[in-house]
Formats: sequence, structure tokens, C-alpha cells
Amino acid sequence: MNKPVYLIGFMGSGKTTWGKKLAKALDVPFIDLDHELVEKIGMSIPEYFSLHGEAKFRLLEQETLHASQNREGIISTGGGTPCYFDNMDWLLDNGTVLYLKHSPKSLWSRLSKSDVHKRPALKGLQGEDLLHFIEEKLEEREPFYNRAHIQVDQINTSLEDLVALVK
Ligand code: SKM
Repeated sequence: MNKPVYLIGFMGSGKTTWGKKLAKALDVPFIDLDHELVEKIGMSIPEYFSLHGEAKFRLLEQETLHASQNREGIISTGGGTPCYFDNMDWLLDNGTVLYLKHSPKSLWSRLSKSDVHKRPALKGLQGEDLLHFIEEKLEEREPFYNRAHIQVDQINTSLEDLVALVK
């Protein structure tokens, strides 16, 4: 494994959980770009969104992405990272890009169990409103996600399958 493996996908698709497992199985570092960004700004993402707005967040997100160039390991990106500026081109040029794919219903059931307030991009939505939001956002984002080198239907893919795909 020379280039890093970038995990992309919608919020709640399991990028962090699977990233950690994959890194452990391959004995390489795991890097979470949302986490690196939080360290850099010294506040949570919801706080940053409400203080500075999304546009500034997207610039910082891109800076954090570029700073990961040539690092070794499994790197999980933010849910929106591939969908702004030329980030998807950059990802494809700088690593192996793996998309953890889910249906809107699957994301809905996973996100409904999580704290939506920790995810400002979800705008505090719940229930049917959340499902509609996910459907629309996913439709908007899938043209970017679908350009990944590798796509996996995460529900039917085991850790062994993932290891074999990125090795
Ligand atoms: O990067 C964070 C942030 O909350 C924005 C986001 C998104 O736009 O999907 C996903 C998270 O990973």
C-alpha cells in the first residue's frame, strides 16, 4: 500500500468505524480528517458552522485534505469533502478512493439513531423530514461519490472483502 486509501461517503456511512477496522487489519495508521480539522480549529464542527458559516468550513476542510497528501494509511474524509471545489479530482489523483455506499433508507435508519445535532449539515432534522433531506442530498452528492476507484455496498461487505480490495 503506497498511496493512502481515502474513505468517502455520506454522513453515517461508517467511514470512521470501518476506517479504524481496516487500518488495524492492515497494520497502518488511521486518520480522521474531521477529527484533524476539529483539533486545528479548537472547537466542534457545529460550533464552527454557527460562528463562521459553511463556506469557511469548506475552505478549511479543503486545507485539511491537502495537508493529508502523501500520508500513509486509511484516511476518512468528511461526508461533504468530495463534493466541493475540485476535491474529488484531488482525491482520485492522490490516493485510492473507496466509497462506502448505502441506500437513503439505510442511512436514515443509521442517522436516526445518532445525535443529529452533532452533524450541522443535517440541520437538526428528524423522522420523515430527515429521510427526504437524505434522499435529496444523496442525489446531489452521488455523482461525486460514484467516481471513486472502488465502491462497496457496505451492508453486504465484510472486513476481509475490504482488506482484499485495498491491499
Ligand atoms: O465534515 C462533517 C461536517 O459535519 C459536514 C458533513 C457533510 O456535509 O456531510 C459531514 C461531516 O463529516
